[in-house]
Amino acid sequence: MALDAETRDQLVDTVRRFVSERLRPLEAQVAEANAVPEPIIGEMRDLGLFGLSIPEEYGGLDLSMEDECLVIFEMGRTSPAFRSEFGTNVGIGSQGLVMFGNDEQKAKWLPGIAAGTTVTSFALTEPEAGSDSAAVQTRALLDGDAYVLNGSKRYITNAAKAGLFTVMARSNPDVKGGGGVSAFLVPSDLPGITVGPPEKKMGQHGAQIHDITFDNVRVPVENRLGAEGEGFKVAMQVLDKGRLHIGALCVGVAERLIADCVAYAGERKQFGQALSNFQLVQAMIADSKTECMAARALVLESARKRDGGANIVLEAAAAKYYASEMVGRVADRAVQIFGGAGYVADYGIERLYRDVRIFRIYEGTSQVQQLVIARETMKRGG
Ligand code: COS
Repeated sequence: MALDAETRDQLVDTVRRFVSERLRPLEAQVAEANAVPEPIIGEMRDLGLFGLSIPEEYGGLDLSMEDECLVIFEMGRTSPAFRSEFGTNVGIGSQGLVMFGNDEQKAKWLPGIAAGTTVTSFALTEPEAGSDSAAVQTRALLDGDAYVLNGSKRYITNAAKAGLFTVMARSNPDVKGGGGVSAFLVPSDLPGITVGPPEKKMGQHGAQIHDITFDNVRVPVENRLGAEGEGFKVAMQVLDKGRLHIGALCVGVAERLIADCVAYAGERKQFGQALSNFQLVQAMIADSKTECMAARALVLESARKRDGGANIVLEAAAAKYYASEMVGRVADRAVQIFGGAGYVADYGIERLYRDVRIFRIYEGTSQVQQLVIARETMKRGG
């Protein structure tokens, strides 16, 4: 649902203030502790951030994709670890249920997801199925009134906090590729589920990823999401939306970095003048700003198309591809403009430089996006 302009502006303004007043002062602490403080997560719940994309009848804000992107631009202006707390509930963890769930499934789970009392995770990736996500090996074999899950999932965001996993597993071992895969709603407290320790990562400290193993986990038949064999398409459509969301996040981080660069270049003096007077520094700021504006326009235009009901497979891939590569270049220039100060921890630039690296990898690598863009362009004839 699209909010009226006034309500939308109020929401964006509230998130902007929350980011600058509550989250930014905690960035270094969150990275150091590798955790977002519980009271802050409580404030996120109160703001409705866990339910941005959940229908109103289940307690969410039911934002249009365009409005969700406007909120996520603001969330990008701080460490991405904060967004990760509610990111799976808004995106890949919940959207399979929103798009493909039946009324009983939605009524059971969506209110907790919208409120943030139930965290969700999206369990697609496996040790042998990363970019080739149709190759999932986790089995879900029908046995009476339940599917029995066996296998493991890799690098699953928020797995240790999750109350509910959306799991893609092979329900028909005779069918290779995506057609043999179904999606399941799997409560995390079912017997036979083990969540591994958090991985040590390059960046986004405070956001956690874990492996999950399923050992003869009995998942009731009524927990299947969509039809048998539809799981790969569920995952792909969830990712289409997720890619727009990540594109918006990349734009937000880039806007933050550009603002930091402008502030620093205005203060820092060399050769008797502020760095901002030097045209070679200005060139870096100009390139970052231009590319960021282009990414913002691409993300918003693609979001509007999705809101209008169009097929946005190409647009989502293009937005995620361009925006994630763009923020990588912006972060690199930020380190260059800050010089030595960009390389030491005190200024936070090196932290964001590490944080943004994963944007080119998760929810589909740049190379997967290129593949999708090329295929779709050829399918559309140009
Ligand atoms: N929406 C709906 N259906 C889709 C779809 C989409 N976005 N993308 C693919 N499909 C359908 C296809 O239409 C095809 O259906 P039919 O069999 O009925 O023709 C089926 O799914 C298989 O599609 P395709 O042949 O394109 O599958 P591939 O195995 O070639 O995989 C890529 C395509 C590589 C694009 C896909 O595996 C992918 O996106 N990988 C990256 C996964 C990812 O992002 N992982 C991150 C994990 S979450 S952090």
